[in-house]
Amino acid sequence: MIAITRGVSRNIAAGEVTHVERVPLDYERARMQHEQYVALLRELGCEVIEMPADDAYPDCVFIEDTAIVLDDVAVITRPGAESRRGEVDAVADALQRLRPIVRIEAPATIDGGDVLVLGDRIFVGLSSRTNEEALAQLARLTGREVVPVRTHGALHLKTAITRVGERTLLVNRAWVDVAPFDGWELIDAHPEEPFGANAVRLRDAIIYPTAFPKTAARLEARGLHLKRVDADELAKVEGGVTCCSLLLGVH
Ligand code: CIR
Repeated sequence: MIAITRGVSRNIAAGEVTHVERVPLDYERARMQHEQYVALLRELGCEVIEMPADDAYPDCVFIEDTAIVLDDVAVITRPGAESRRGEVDAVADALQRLRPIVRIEAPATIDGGDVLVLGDRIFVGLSSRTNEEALAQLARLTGREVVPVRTHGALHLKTAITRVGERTLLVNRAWVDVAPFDGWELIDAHPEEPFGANAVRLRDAIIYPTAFPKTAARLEARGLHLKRVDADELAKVEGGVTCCSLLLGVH
């Protein structure tokens, strides 16, 4: 298992915000939380490749959005937010040592946060960042079945639904149409914790934010093993735990 991460930009406070109010953000605190996240990836058995931040890109820590990495290919995205388009080149340089590289081209836009790979199928959220043209390109570039999913009110598909078990997904149904996930067992995030549906599954552990104790209790009641991280500073610019890494060899 390899995880690629990217440092926190000194300008992270200027990161994009879409569905949350802009609030003051403490760079040092964000950096410390990110460090703890990276340490946890290592503790869980990942070899971590840490890319440096590029201060020209406030959102660069959210590296998940720049690529979709499968076992046989890495697809470099064309992020939906114009301010983030330039993040991809450095990531492509790092990935080309690990996978053959292909690229999403204009007019398509897609953020990796909208992409949930479940076995041979790729579920893609049609959000404000990701368009239909990207789905067509992704299917052509990967040879996989690409399933469109309607989201509403969430920044990305994975803000609203992520995998937490072999056949289990964690979901906030207010933000995503669950019909495409027929056959999967669903655990609902607690209604008081709408941002609680974003989790990282690594082998038999789940990286999960400390900010959502009621949803955490639901997951633990189902026998899931949680590893908690403080991620509230990164969440101020709409980052969740999946956003902060590209994972290779875990699907
Ligand atoms: C953005 O709006 O693009 C960043 N401020 C947050 C990106 C979070 N990424 C993700 O959920 N995959």
